[in-house]
This record gives sequence, structure tokens and C-alpha cells, in this order.
Amino acid sequence: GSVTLRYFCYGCLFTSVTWSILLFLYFNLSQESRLSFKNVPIQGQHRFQPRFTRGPAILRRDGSQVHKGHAVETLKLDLSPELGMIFNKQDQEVRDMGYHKHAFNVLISNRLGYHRDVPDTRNDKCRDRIYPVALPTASIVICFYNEAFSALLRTVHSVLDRTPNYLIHEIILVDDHSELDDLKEDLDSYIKQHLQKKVKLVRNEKREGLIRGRMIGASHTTGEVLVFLDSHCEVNEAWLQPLLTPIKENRKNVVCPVIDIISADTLVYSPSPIVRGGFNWGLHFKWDPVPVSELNSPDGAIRSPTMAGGLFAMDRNYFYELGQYDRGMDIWGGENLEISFRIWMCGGQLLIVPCSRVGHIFRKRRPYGSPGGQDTMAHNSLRLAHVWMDDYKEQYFVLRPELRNRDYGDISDRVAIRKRLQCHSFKWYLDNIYPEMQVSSPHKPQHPVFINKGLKRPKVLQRGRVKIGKAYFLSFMIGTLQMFCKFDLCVFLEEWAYDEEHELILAGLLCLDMSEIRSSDPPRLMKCHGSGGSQQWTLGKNKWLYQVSVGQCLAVADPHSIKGYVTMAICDDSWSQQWKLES
Ligand code: LR7
Ligand code: MN
Repeated sequence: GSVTLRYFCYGCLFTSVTWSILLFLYFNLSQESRLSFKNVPIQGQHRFQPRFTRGPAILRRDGSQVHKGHAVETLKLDLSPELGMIFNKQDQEVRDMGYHKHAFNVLISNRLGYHRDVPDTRNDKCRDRIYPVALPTASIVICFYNEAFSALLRTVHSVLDRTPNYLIHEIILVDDHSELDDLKEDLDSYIKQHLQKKVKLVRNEKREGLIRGRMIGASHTTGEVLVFLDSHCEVNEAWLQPLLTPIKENRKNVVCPVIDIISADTLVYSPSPIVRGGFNWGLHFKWDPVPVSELNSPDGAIRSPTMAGGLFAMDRNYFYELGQYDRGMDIWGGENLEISFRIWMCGGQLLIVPCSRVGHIFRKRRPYGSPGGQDTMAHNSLRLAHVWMDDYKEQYFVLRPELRNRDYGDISDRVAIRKRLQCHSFKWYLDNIYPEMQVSSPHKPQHPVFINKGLKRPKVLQRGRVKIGKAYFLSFMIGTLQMFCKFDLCVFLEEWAYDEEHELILAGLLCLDMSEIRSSDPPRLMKCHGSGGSQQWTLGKNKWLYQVSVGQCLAVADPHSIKGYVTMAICDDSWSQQWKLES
């Protein structure tokens, strides 16, 4: 009897304490929030400031500001948890509609406003670097189609807030015939009121897609260097000087920043590992590890076989000389590989400079299609394959046989550009710029080669169980593999090895593998092939298991279910992506 009574009293105590906390939270948070959330102030000044503190600003001779002594604090990546809270129906609607229309958390984006600090993700050495004062000026071109208003304006203001004014010749916004209401008069009047000096808005009369959109934007510029950005970016400290410096040295250098990650769900800004651009024979862009030969110093430029596409700087005249973009490409896709091949094959260089950092909201799906519902990626890829890839286009057709006889329009002007510029062959590009690319001979029958690599004991750097940081669930699986969790410790029941090639090997037999053709598939177990790429997982300082070929991190798919699965996700700092090897 007395035991039951005791538990009953514990129960009462627990319930009343819980209720007091809930009531306290409700009154405190909701009152404040009603005041501050109702209308997001136009200048974006907001009580939900990210918790990054900055050291005193030091004004440099070149006009840029540096903040000393904030490296440690700024890398704390959490934002206030209140930022994502839903207090009323309106919040819920903003959030739901936001996901629907933009595929990211627009509620948080709105609350962040148009100005925020982002953590300085650069290597320490970058902060002490001095760039030439006399640099070419930049015309920044930002195309948008149905972009979230707050994300677009945060992009623009991040540029204005974190760039020495004299380097910005102008900012050209290209509205690609958006349908959203707030991108009409509201945007006009915001620009008129707040941005008139540097910002110019150009409206397309019909939807052109981002490729022709960028050419239209470029045609309105008069600065020396073109800088392209997506409409949901935030530039970091002193981002522009490192992009302009290599162009000043050689006008045929085309320069990309490191693209940091802004989480689509939390808007948290986190550093991206330093990787470079590659592609696979499906003509999908992918991230590759940087070969040791390219790693001269942490702040030096890295030659990159391809670019992701959205963020780069290029001498304006050189952009025209090299043939801009392919006008026959529609809406989205492929132009990034096309310009990458063209740059390398026709005498230029494509560089990534790790001291320049720009964040980009990585979303899990593209929230728009093409007007006629066409697969523009396939159309655009076909065009680039026919113009630039010589016989190597066969590699693409082996994977996409249905496209072999598909019409791709007239490419004669693009072929003429290749001729005029006397460009190298695609073989030259592969041999000299992307020697890592594996070429198979598709016409000869493939004799399967059985390398029993897995049966030999791999050389193991660390052997042990993979443990996940914090978990509230019991077990989850990769394929048929069981993972078992108890309290805050999850382990795979089978033993994994992490070897010198950064493969994750199960029981010395199978490797964790990502499909490169269908990168939305979850990882699977495959025979180890030993050539990196799809089976290469980087276990970094931030505890990510980073998959270089798809540029994403291994994550627990549904942390709240009892039996969950692992999946690939855009890297962020949530604990579902924190992995540790225990020996
Ligand atoms: O019809 C359109 N009209 C547009 O103006 C479709 C899009 N756009 C705008 C859009 O609003 C955005 O600002 O074009 C920009 C790029 O579109 P996204 O953000 O939907 O593209 P993405 O980030 O998914 O895709 C990447 O690949 C594209 C291939 O065509 C472009 O090159 C994007 O610029 C590119 N983005 C990046 O490189 C950022 C880093 C992503 C990675 C890896
Ligand atoms: Mn984008």
C-alpha cells in the first residue's frame, strides 16, 4: 500500500512541476513572441540574434573589417531554439507554406530577418591574409524564381554588409518571371526605399530559366568581374577579395568560394569540408576529395575539374570571349559542367579558394519544375555531351540509353565556339584535369573481375564499433544490419572497420556504398571496389561521416521511431549525424 502511495505522490509532484514549467514557458515566450514575431521588421533587426559573438572589429587598409578573437565562439553553430517554435496558427501556416513553396524553413528565415552574423568558417590563416587594395570591381548577378522574400533580401544584404563598398560595382537582380505576390510591388518598393544606390532589378517577361537568366543579368552589368550567386546565399567575412585576387593575377582564372551549408530546416550555417568538383558519367556534379598534390597550403587555391554552378567569379570580358552560356539550355541543370569543361578545355583555369566562404541553403528537393514539365537536365546534358565530350559521350549513353536518339536542338553555334577557341579534346581534359575519372570501354563485353579484396583482412586504421552520439531509440538498420541502442549508446552489432582508404567495411566483407546514379537512395552494402568515390566516407572532426561523392552526411533517418534507418542528408550539426568510432 505505502509503495503505491509513494509513487502516487511522486506522480503528483512530477505532474505539477511539469505544468508549472509549461505555464511559465507559455506566458513568457508567447507574450514576447507575439510582440516580436507579428511583423518581421523591415530592416530585420530582431531579438532572435544568433548566439555568435564577435570580437572588436578591426578596419583593414583595404576597407574590409576583421573581427579578431571570435574564431572559437563563432563556430558554435546553434541558433536559439525559439527561432523555430510555432506559437500560433499563422506561424504554422508560414512554416507549412514555406516548405511547400520553397522547400526550406521560411518561418525561421523570416525571423532571422535580412541581417545576421554568420560564423567565420575560414581557416585561421585566412584572417591574417592581406589582399591587394586595387582589385577589379564586381557586378554581382543574382537570378531568382519564386524565391522566399526574406532569403532573397538576406542574400543581398549579406553582400552589402560584408563586402568593402568600393568593390561592389552593382548588384543585378534578375526576376525570372516569378509568380509570388510579394516579389512584385513589395520588392520594388523595398529596393526603392533601402537599396537604390547599388541594386538594380531586371524582370524577365517570360520564364527563361537560370541559364539564360544569368546571361540577361550579365548584359546589364558594367563592372570588371561578374560574380554569380544563388538567391538563397549568405556571404561570409571578406569573401570577395579572395575571389577577385586570382582574377587580377590572370583574367582566365574562374574562381569559386567554398560553399558552406545553411541547413534547410534550421537555417544554421555550418562549414563545409574542403572538397572539389567532379562529375560522374550520369553527368551529375559531385564532390571529390582534394588530391594531396593540390593541397599546397590551407589558404591556397585548389584547381577543380568542375564547379557546382551557382557561385563563382569570372572576368566579364572573358565570360563573353568564352561564349557565356549555351542559350539552348533551359531552366536548370548541366550548365555547370558545360562551363567547367569549356573553361579547362579552352585555356582557362577553374579554382576553388578556401579563404572565400559563401553559405547556400541546401534543400532536399527542388520546389519548382520547368513550365512544360520537361526534364531540362537531360536536355541540357545532351547538348553539352554532343558539343564537348567527343567519343566519351558514349559513357553517358551507356547509362542513359533512352537518350541516344533524343533530339537536342541546334548546337552549331556552340560547336563553332569550340572551334574558334581551338579548344583541347575531352581526352586531354580527362588526362590532365580529371585523371581520377574511371573510363570503362562500353563496347567490349565486361569480364567481371573478382578482386577478393574484402576477404583479405584490410589494413585497419581503427577498428571497432560505430557509435552514435546521443540516441533515444532502440535499434535501427542499414539494409539488414542491426544496430542496437541502449540509453545513449548505439552500436552496430556487427563489427565495422574503417580502413586507410576511408571505406567502412563490414565484417571484412562488404562496404557501405552510395549509389552515384540515384543519389537519393539510402546507402547500401556492396562489394568493396577499392576506388574511393561512392565508398569513401570521411570521418571528420565534426563527427560527420561525410560521403564525398554525393556531398552529404550519413544520418539517422527517423530518430523518433523505435526502428529507424540510416539515410543520406545535407550535413548539419544535428546529433543524428554525429558518429564516432570506438575501439
Ligand atoms: O527557372 C529558374 N529560374 C531561376 O532564376 C530556376 C532557378 N532560378 C534561380 C533560383 O531562384 C536560384 O537562385 O537560379 C538559382 C539556382 O537554382 P536552385 O537554387 O534551384 O539550384 P540548386 O542550388 O539546386 O543547383 C545548383 O545547380 C544548378 C544547375 O543548373 C545551378 O548551377 C545552381 O546555381 C546550383 N547551385 C549551386 O551551385 C549552389 C551549391 C549547390 C551545390 C552543390
Ligand atoms: Mn540553390
